[in-house]
Amino acid sequence: AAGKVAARGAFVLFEGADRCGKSTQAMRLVHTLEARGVEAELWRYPDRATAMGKMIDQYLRSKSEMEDGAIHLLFAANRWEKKALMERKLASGVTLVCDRYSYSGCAFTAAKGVDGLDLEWCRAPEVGLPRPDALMYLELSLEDAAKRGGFGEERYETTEMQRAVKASFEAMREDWWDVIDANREPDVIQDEVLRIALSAVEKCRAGRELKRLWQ
Ligand code: 2DT
Ligand code: MG
Repeated sequence: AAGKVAARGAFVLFEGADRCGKSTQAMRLVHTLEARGVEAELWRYPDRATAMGKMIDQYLRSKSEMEDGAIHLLFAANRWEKKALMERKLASGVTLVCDRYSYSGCAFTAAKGVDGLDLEWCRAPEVGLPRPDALMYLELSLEDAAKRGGFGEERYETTEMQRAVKASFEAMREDWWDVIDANREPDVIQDEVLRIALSAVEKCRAGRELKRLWQ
């Protein structure tokens, strides 16, 4: 009816170190939600399609070099440039299933161990961005990660870096995160993921307000 405000969609985020199964679970979740009549879209950061995203892509593929502080701010800016669209989508009732976000941003930069670029510094440019309604942290043991085949060619895809990233995520972990044991079969994980996502969708439909980082 005229004047009726649509129930908002949920912002559902997957985080974790490389090869934990985030992308697979995010993709499957979008399909499952859609099959159940929940309008959903798959988002991922970095969004390599924008002008800033192209610079990030060059950096990740070692086609360019950048100061650690500068690339961190670029990753954050890549979220800010999509903030308005993200808010519009959520407000119009679309559930956004996102593969990585500010938490990866902070975990990866802090993992570099650069003097001055600690977690507190890393968080600053992310403050004010939409906060996810659910954050599923896929936790994979380093042993199981090693069994999942070789790393790719991109920057950060080394055992040493992944170990440090895992430690940063542990240091950032908050009570409201859903920590998911990723050392299991994808189908089993999928069931748990769906339960958590549907609960977030339900809460948002019921009027849960969108928070901001790092409220
Ligand atoms: P993918 O392999 O998922 O495409 O990620 N990263 C990501 C950062 O360093 N900062 C960020 O803000 C984000 C979102 C994680 C590419 C790599 O980029 C890292 C892995
Ligand atoms: Mg990768």
